[in-house]
Amino acid sequence: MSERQVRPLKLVVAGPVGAGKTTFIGSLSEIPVVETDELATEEIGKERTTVALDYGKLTLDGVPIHLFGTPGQARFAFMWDVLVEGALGFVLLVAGDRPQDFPQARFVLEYLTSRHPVPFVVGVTKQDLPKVWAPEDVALYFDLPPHQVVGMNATSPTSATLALIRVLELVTGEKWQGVW
Ligand SMILES: Nc1nc2c(ncn2[C@@H]2O[C@H](COP(=O)(O)OP(=O)(O)OP(=O)(O)O)[C@@H](O)[C@H]2O)c(=O)[nH]1
Ligand SMILES: [Mg+2]
Repeated sequence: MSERQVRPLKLVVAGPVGAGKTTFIGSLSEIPVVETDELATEEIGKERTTVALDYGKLTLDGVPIHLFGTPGQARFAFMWDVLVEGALGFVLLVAGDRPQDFPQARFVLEYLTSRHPVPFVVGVTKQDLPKVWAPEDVALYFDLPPHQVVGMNATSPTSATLALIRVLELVTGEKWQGVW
């Protein structure tokens, strides 16, 4: 590892309902995730949903990383502003098997980048499932360079770490080893 300054990093994990934000943070965090999942009060295709935030923490290459997950529902958008304060970058997750959610993901992306222009990657979750959009195609949809869009399985710590490293490299401009 280089002579990197050990300064804690705050990152945000955003994206539509069911994209895998809470799952992603759970796969990465070294502490039990602080979750605020509650029973959904409207039909969102699943029983529970994040209503305020997720919080997880890990140390990668000796650097403490604080992860803040947002609620997916736009009615909680006020929390997106609260959580993105001071964040050095973010991961926008979108479920690769739910192209119907891509417009909502684009809305979240524009909401965040217009108010808080920091480096980000788009993570395309559920790559372990059949019939899933490939990251290259999602990059075309969002009009982003391919290296800014990464396919992943949010339930897999290894896969989640690779996606995290991608955003850390954009944030710091350095190579990260991660667990290898
Ligand atoms: N197979 C598979 N399942 C996933 C993946 N990512 C998330 N899931 C599942 O998808 C469901 C929704 O994931 P959550 O982590 O709750 O999604 P969320 O983005 O936090 O959703 P909200 O808080 O409601 O906005 C859960 O049942 C996860 O286990 C993935 O990459 N692969
Ligand atoms: Mg959640």
